[in-house]
Amino acid sequence: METNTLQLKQIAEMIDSHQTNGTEMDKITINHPSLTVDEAYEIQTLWSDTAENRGDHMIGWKMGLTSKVKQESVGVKEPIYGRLTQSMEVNHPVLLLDTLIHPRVEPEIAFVMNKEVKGGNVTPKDIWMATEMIMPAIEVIDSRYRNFSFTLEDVVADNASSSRFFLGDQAFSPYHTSLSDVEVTMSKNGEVVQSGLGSAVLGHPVRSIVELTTMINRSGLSIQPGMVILTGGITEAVNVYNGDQIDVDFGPLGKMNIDVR
Ligand code: 0L1
Ligand code: MG
Repeated sequence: METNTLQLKQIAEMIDSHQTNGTEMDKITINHPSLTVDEAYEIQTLWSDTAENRGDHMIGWKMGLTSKVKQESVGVKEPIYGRLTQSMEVNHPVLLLDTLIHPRVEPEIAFVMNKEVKGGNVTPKDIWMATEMIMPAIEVIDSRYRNFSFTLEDVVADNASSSRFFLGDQAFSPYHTSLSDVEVTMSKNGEVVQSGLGSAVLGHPVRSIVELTTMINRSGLSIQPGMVILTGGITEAVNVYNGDQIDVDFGPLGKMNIDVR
């Protein structure tokens, strides 16, 4: 049975309250087993209206499930997208755990756009023409579902597990380096825990933005100038706990570190 608009809005508000308070919830699909992916994206849109109404403006997009390993773990063949809002961006290198549930961190490449990108047939060239700069980034994902366990519909409704993100201090020209060849190493408390190449992100991070543009175009949406795009995890995400220190070496794109408290 189809879930009606009022129900979708109620679900969006319920998810919003779990995101804001940092509390776990049951999977949406337990009570709504026939929820479709399109309805889940509709919940995400309604959630975004709720955030906007309290002044938490949308500043970008994120792509998730961009690596084969992650897609296999959820049993899908397509990436997903989520929305980034002002309150998710952390401007000092400290991750506070007080309103988080079971956060995980992953290194990503962020693009910052300077033109609108729109349509169902964009190419990497269109993306480069609209890119102001690229930046190293660390995304914090924090599924609101118990044990980080969900179906595709659940995770889309929960804004692709979006929680916080950090951008590096140094921005780079999009032509500075080949992003598919960037080698990234993530250490936790001084020990290397993950490493990977930019090519883990759909072959090349620019492909992630091509895919994002195509996916949001189906809902009549586009990437706006000034928006930040997190292109997807270069390595597996790592659990973090109070007292942890995370250091990420992005090779030619410099280093980032965060303290977890
Ligand atoms: O950013 C991501 O790739 C996460 C997407 C959602 C799946 C997860 O929470 O692991
Ligand atoms: Mg991510």
